[in-house]
Amino acid sequence: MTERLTEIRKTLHKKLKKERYEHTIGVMYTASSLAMCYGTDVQKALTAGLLHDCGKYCPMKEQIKLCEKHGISLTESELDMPALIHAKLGAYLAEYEYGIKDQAVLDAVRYHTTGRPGMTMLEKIIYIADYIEPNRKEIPGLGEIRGVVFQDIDRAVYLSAQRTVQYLTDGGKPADPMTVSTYKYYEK
Ligand code: DGI
Ligand code: FE
Ligand code: FE
Repeated sequence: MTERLTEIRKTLHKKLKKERYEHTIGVMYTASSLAMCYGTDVQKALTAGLLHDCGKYCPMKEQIKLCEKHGISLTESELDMPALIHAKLGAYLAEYEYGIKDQAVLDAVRYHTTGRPGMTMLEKIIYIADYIEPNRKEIPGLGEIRGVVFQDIDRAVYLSAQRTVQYLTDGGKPADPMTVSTYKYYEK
C-alpha cells in the first residue's frame, strides 16, 4: 500500500463511524483480491475500495447541502432516495479532497451503489466487493454470490442487482432508474 493510501486510511479512520470504517477496510481488501483474480490493477482497487463510502462521513441532510455547495447536480430520484447521494458526493471528495486524479477510480466510487450498464472491471469489482465484504451482515443469497464471484463476476453483479431490486420492492421503496438498468443489462 502506498504512503498516500495509508494517509487516506488514517483520515477515514477519524471521519467514519467505527462500523463504516470496518466495512471500508473489508471492501478495500475484497476489491484487491478480486483485482488479483481478474488481472486488473490492485492499487486502483485498493484506492477505490478505501474511498467508496467517503461521502458517508456526515448525515444525509448535510450530504445534500455539500452537493449544493459544490455544484454537484442531483437527479430527482437521488433527492427522493438520499441513500444514493454519498456515491456522487464521494466521487467529488475523492477528487478534490483526497487528490485522486484517476477517472477510472472516481467512476468506480460514483457508480458503486447503483452500478451502471457496461461497467468496467474496476467498477464491477467495487460494486460487488461492497456487497460481499466479510463484515456484511448475512443477507439472503449472499452465500451464492460469494460462491460465484471469483468464477463469474458478471453473474455475481446480476445476482446482486437482482437482490437489491427485490429488497427495495419488498420494502415498498422505488429502485433508482440506474439500478434497474444495471439489473436489466446484467440479466443478459
Ligand atoms: O453504502 P453502503 O451501505 O455500503 O452500500 P450502498 O452504497 O450499496 O448503499 C446501500 C443503500 O442504498 C441501501 O440502504 C439501499 C440503498 N439503495 C441502493 N440502490 C438503491 C437504493 N435505494 C433506493 N431507493 N433505490 C436504489 O436503487
Ligand atoms: Fe455506499
Ligand atoms: Fe459500502
